[in-house]
Amino acid sequence: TLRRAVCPGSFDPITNGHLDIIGRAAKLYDVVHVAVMINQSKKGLFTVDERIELIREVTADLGNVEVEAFHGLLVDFCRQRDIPAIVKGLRAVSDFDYELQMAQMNIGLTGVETLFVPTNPTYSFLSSSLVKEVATWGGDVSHLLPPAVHTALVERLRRP
Ligand code: COD
Repeated sequence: TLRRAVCPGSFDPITNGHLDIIGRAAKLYDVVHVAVMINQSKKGLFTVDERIELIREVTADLGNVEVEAFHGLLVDFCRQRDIPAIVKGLRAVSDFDYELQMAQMNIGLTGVETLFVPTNPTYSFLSSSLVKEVATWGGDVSHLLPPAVHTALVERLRRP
């Protein structure tokens, strides 16, 4: 049977930090599911479908990554697909409190495990929201995003 894990997030849009974690998970598991979790209270810069397309494009070369949207609890996504592990990147202690809370909630709900991967230090300061803010004011974020994502971001900010 295939060993599966999920990398969940908002991915609005996917950054090199996300991609680093997904790529490392893809070396450890047979199949890595990328779950774009739908949060109706947060209006994104990109639609969920656009985010999925970008993630598919930049993870295609890995060969064992499946991308889909999900509306609901992450533990239900995992249960429905027989996924025993959630893989999360940890950037700094500031991530830790909330990530620990979610991990403990999730294992209590269904027994799904959470594994933390330390961020590549090159990307430890990197978040989708900071990239969007800097790009909005014309700052260069091309080194922080896959080229296709950078192109889509510049295009979106030019014509919102
Ligand atoms: N370096 C390494 N990893 C990174 C970096 C970086 N620079 N940036 C992000 N990551 C990783 C982190 O592991 C992060 O958790 C993940 O990528 C996703 O990041 P974002 O910003 O796209 O997504 P978030 O933080 O908005 O995602 C939160 C979830 C959607 C995962 C969470 O809210 C969730 O599980 N929601 C579903 C509903 C649910 O089950 N709620 C109950 C939870 S107990």
